[in-house]
Amino acid sequence: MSRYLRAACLAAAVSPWLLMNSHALADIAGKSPAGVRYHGGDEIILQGFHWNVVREAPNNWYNILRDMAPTIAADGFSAIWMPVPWRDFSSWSDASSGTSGGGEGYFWHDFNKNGRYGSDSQLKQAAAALNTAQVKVLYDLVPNHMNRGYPDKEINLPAGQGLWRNDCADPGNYPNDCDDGDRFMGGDADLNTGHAQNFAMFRDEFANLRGNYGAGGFRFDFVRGYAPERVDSWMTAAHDDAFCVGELWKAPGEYPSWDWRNTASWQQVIKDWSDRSKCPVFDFALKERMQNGGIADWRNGLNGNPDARWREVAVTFVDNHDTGYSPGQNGGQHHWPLRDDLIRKAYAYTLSSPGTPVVYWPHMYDWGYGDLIRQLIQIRRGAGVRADSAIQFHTGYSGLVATVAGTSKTLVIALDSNLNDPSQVASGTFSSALNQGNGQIRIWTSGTGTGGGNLVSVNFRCDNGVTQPGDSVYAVGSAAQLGNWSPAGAVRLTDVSAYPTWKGAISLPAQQTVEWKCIIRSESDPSLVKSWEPGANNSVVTAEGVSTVGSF
Ligand code: 7SA
Ligand code: CA
Ligand code: CA
Repeated sequence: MSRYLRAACLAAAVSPWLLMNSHALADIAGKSPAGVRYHGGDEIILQGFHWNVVREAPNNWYNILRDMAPTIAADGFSAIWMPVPWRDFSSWSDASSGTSGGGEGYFWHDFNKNGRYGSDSQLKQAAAALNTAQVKVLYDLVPNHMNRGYPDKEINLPAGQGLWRNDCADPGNYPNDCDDGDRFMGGDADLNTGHAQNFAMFRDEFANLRGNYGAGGFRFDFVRGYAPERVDSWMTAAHDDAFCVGELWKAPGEYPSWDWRNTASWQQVIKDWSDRSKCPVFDFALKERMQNGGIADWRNGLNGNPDARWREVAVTFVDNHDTGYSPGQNGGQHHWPLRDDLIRKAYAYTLSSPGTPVVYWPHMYDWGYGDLIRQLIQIRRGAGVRADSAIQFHTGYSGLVATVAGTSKTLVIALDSNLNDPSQVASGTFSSALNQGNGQIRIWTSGTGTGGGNLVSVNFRCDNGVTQPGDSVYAVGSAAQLGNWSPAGAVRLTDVSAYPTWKGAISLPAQQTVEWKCIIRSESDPSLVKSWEPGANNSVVTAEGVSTVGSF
């Protein structure tokens, strides 16, 4: 069992999201009112890799993702950003910066899927397991450049036919038939995405990823290297109703002085890209504020814009495989890492505010932020916060204070703030949903709803849970969060550090008398119960931190 699967077993309670998921909570589809492919604006994305996985788990990463699929779903993710599926056998080292790498997919040489993450068939298995768990598979695509010099590749693009950048004149703008964006590094590996043959080659591969590899959408890499309209054309042709997101990482000051973007804001630059590609876009405006501003300045991310048409196309993130650290060899790339002490606050903000949030794999499964992130996802789901949700900032207090109007509840967020009474900024009866970092991270929720108005964390324990591989011990019971006695909606207890004792913290509405039992159930077949706890039901009155025990 991979270290991640083991770690997932030790992680805190499985979120009720799985229950809602297993109750087929609607996955809303469709484009935004402006026609942007945000798949209903209810997505929560896990970045399903970090920079070093090809070195830490060589050729085994797809297997790990396949085995982790139920956990990823239970943790509340509706989609996973997969690594580049095309094989990349490059290797490089830069003595000046002491960095090295290669094989991560960004210098691919053809569309063959047998790369450093695993084999073609393992990729199909992982995609199938994730789709079965209702986690959309979003492939990372790199249409700007490729490893032109690699010897025996399954793509042959002869020189001199306008297929490569160097054969083009200086970049025109769409629809000129020439590469219409920046070059990658020296540019001798850039493809002319404006050339009909290249356009068709990628269109067909994207359709192949949809048809044969379960793609539910795409992440477009280095979009500064080709026209946004090209992305819209590809999506229209290959997967029009899917989710897409573009990585436009280019500071306004990097644009030529004659380019309007040179004096524009980060928000304006990435919003322009989204308008033209009809894809959501990584919120580098928020990232820049998190890096360089104070916490109150986080309101100036694209996801905090007063206009819903701007908020809803933001894809927020705290760090990724470029900006952040990665477990293993020389710590990854860390080009723009967020200060450690801000990571919890940053997730508290992105997971409770508009936009489509992305969680970085090591934060979830390596570095111990998983419990907080699971709770934050429960709060987001429970309140019905969406990409376009309204957000209002309140400047009369220290730190960052905002109210977010979810479809079923209102949230009040207070980070590093002296606000301690939500009724000062919003009407309604509020209860505390989260209070961490000695008051530096506060979230209150108002109203009721199946998502659990005032959630409290209850510690469940089942003794003598002797199980066979493929089975786990679950808690099933009278609350909606425990499946209303349906085993398919039961919550897996994930702390097996004292096996055959199984433990897990489960968030439940406060002040309720809940009846429940331990069951041994198949992980893959939610209706297959191997045994029920004998005797009378266990019973608990829910309150923060209470414990309740059952035994086989
Ligand atoms: O500095 C950070 C920020 O500080 C802030 O204070 C600044 C920000 O502006 C500032 O306000 O951000 C700057 O720095 C960023 C990081 O470099 C820049 C950003 O534009 C800039 O503002 O972001 C750029 O770089 C990222 C890594 C890219 C962004 O799209 C891009 O805008 N991210 C994506 C793109 C790629 C490439 O596909 C991936 O790169 C990322 O993982 C992906 O997320 O003959 C072969 C050959 C020649 O063609 C080349 O000329 C030659 O140089 C080989 C050589 N190329 C090698 C590279 O030198 C080597 O570095 C290549 C084959 O391998 C490596 O390239 C890696 C790359 O290092 C790695 O990050 C690439 C391929 O393996 O994979 C990754
Ligand atoms: Ca959706
Ligand atoms: Ca280019």
